[in-house]
Amino acid sequence: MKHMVPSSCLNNQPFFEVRMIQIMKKLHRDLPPTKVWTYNGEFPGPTFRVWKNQPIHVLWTNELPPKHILPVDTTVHGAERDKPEVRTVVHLHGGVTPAASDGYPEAWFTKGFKKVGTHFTQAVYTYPNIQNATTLWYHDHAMGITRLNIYAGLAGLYIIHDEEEQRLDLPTIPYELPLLIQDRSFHPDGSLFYPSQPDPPVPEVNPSVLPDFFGDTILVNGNVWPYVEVEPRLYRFRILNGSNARFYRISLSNGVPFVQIGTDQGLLAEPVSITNILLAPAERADVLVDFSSSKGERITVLNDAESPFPQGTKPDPLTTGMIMQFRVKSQLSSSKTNDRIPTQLSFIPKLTESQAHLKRQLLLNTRPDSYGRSIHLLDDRLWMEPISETPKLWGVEIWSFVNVTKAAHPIHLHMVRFQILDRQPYDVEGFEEEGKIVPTGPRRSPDPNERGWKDTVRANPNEITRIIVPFGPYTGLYVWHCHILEHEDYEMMRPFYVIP
Ligand SMILES: [Cu+2]
Repeated sequence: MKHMVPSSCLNNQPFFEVRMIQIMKKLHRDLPPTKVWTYNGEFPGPTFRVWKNQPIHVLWTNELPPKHILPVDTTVHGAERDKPEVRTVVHLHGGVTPAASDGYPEAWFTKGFKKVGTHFTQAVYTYPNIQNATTLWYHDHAMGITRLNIYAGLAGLYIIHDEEEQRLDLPTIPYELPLLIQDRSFHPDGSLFYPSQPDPPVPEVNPSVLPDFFGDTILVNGNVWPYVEVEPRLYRFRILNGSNARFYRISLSNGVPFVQIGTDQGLLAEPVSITNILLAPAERADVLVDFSSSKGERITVLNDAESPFPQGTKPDPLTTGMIMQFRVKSQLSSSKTNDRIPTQLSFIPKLTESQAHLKRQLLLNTRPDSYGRSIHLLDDRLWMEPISETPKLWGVEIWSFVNVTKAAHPIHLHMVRFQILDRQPYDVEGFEEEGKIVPTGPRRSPDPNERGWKDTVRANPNEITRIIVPFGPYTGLYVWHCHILEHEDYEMMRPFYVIP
């Protein structure tokens, strides 16, 4: 993938100009070229590489055609007929960003900024980068059409480096590779397929939003089922699930483990060796893989996560059960390799329940709309209802997500980082009959590879998932939402306001 190059300076800091444009790109040898939406003509967008505490500025411009390339449901809030069909706004996922640069869903803009959303304030965004080394990603966040804009191609990586990470002497380019995993479906002519109707269909609304969508083809870094030639040595992979709704449980066909060194918001305290990694949409895993004893092998990266997760069907081993392939060469290109896996990575101060100033219990639930479709909700509230989450600046809060739906939801909060406290089963039937939430088992600690700073958490069905969140460093208006994009677009998103 290409890197983003600054076009000039602003306040003596790098200034980037990024144009959203439509291109045709061949995504596989056997597939005709596909019309995709891109940042600066790249699918996925070029990768930013920045340093901690070195701010950058970005002018994002929309130069897309006036008609969407995917089916827009105008019954979805924010995407009504009176709105321009092609609207964009960019959010840096996991970025500690001032509210005015965060890409509020109603801060959208059209080509040439001719029309803008109610919360639009500025065209140039500032990213202060006051956060630890990690892999973030930037993507579209326009109200009511985020699922379509990202599916069309509007996503890219944003990597932050810092001195703590440098001191670990981890593999660097070309032995450090991002792996952005996405699922898509295609028409025979190569164009992107996104359904205009759910199953069963809703004939009164056409096109109609779906409860979720799973493509039948897996892309990594914009290529369909690619292979990468690697040397028999240690590699670092920054894995991002950039799919709309698909979860991945990733493993290597030769059984070699991943050594996970980082999660959404940076390094773990110590490495965690695991043979499979579960990633919900928007989650990241920073991993090391040692190919030194796999000379000449062809290793397939496998996926066996159900869709919808976890109650759905297993992927087809011949299609979505495969992600990509590593072809390990028999020789090293140089005898000097830094193949050492550090034993200690970072210090993570553990937040405990006693530090919390406030606790909120928040339901993850659904409700039928007037056409019988499922509306996914956060605490039974629609996007348009008054703001109910107003944490104080530097207040520490525990948010308990009580998932009363059948599926897992990856819950993401903008601007902040948090830690997962625990997960606990509760009596689902009791809740359905009496509306009371009664735990039925002990609180379970997060998985070893979740014991770092996170910005997205899997909230499983039939469980209470608790996170502890210090709200800062900025005040203002942000959002929290489910990162299954079909849920996010159809009401599973709410504003929150950090008050001074
Ligand atoms: Cu969801």
